Amino acid sequence: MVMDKLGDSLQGALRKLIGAGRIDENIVNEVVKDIQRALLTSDVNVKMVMEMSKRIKERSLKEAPAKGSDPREHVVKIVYEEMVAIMGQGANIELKPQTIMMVGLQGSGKTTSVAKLARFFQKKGLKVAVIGADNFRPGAYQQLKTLSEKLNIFFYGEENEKDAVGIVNRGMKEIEKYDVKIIDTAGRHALEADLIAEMEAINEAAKPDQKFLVLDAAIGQLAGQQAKAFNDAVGVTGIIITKLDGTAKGGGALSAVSETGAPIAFIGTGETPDAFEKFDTDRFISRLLGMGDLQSLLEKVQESMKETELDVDNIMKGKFTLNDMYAQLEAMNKMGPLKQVMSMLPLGSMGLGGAKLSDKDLDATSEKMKYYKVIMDSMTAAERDDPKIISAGRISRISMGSGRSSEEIRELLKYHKTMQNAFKNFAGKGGGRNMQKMMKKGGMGGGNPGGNFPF
Ligand SMILES: Nc1nc2c(ncn2[C@@H]2O[C@H](COP(=O)(O)OP(=O)(O)OP(=O)(O)O)[C@@H](O)[C@H]2O)c(=O)[nH]1
Ligand SMILES: [Mg+2]
Repeated sequence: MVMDKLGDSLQGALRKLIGAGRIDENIVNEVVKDIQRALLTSDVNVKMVMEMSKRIKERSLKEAPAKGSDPREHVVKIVYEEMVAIMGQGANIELKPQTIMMVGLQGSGKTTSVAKLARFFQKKGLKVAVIGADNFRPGAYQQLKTLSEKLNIFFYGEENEKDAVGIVNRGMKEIEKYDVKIIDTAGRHALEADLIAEMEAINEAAKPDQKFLVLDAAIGQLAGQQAKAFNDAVGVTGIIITKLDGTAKGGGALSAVSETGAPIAFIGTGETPDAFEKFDTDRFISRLLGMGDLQSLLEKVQESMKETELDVDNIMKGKFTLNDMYAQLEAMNKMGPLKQVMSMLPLGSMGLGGAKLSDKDLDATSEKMKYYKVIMDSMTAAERDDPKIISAGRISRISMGSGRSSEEIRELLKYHKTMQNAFKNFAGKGGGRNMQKMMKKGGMGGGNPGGNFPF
């Protein structure tokens, strides 16, 4: 995917948020810090990042979640909205007859984008023709001619003709009958006087409905200045950001242009004619944040929390029965492999991870769960409540009753002991109060139906 590095970092931050037992200032600060780091790495302007962070923090802690909505979901929504806000709304592209003129600096991707744009409208059923008005760079004529022919797009050009405006005048007459007319123009190293003069002259001759500025995403934040300069010089109706597939600075380019007021119309995501898409901010951001995946993670967490009824007070006093362990394992298994869940949740970093559970200890697969359940069913209620009373003789009896080996029963008891010690350690380290807070119903804004932590 395009900008997957930024996407990965942002998704990591939001996963942390969803895994949090409750939403408080600490977790919001931590997640906002991760988001800041991700955006700055993607070249988003520092001031923009700071302002956005401030808004996310304020809104997360002040705004009450909508009735019945989970506070974690609420914060994810705030992050989403603020991300949409810094990218700005995409341009409105109409599927009707129109003339489009491309402008931009040398090598930004104008000619490639002319072909992509032609293909876009062609696929929507419109008749498209292009005019090659770049008489500046040798080879420009042939480049667009070849691209157009491959796509079955009508091409008008005059090889070796130096007068770009003349080409446009004659070309516009020639392609009069076509629905969508796209004019490719020459680029320059910089926005110089002769480039501005030429753009103005072609503008006058063709009277385009749209003037699309083509910018290379690799310039990052500088996209903002370029957009402003071109907009001031000739008026830009939409921006095409190209080469988003090849840079880590895409966030900078996308966010910087939003400040100029010229909306992003399309993005280029590769060299082929189909590596191009209409820029739709909502869709782009939800894909970047992996909203679908986050939603299913959130649902899993909510579900497991709802179904887990642990006696928190007793556990904190060191009483951790086999029933508690089973409920906890069941909850964890619903969320995926225990190890993975542990690393996702803040608890992992708060001390429980520090209790040195080995991979083997954590390897509570659903396979094991099945026979743990059978073994536990063969125990008495008193044994489940206090496994210490299970002697060697009782192990043999449970083994007979459950059809599982004594070894497997000892393994279950050892697993229980390890978990119990981990909880004791955690409570002893002063984590107890935090944990209790996390486990208590509540969270932000009161009415949180699923605020229990699965432990
Ligand atoms: N990876 C990738 N390459 C692109 C994209 N858009 C354009 N390119 C490449 O960028 C290079 C320059 O593209 P052109 O379309 O020729 O750029 P131009 O603005 O017309 O250049 P001049 O006419 O010289 O001003 C070519 O090698 C294209 O294949 C894109 O979205 N992704
Ligand atoms: Mg070109």
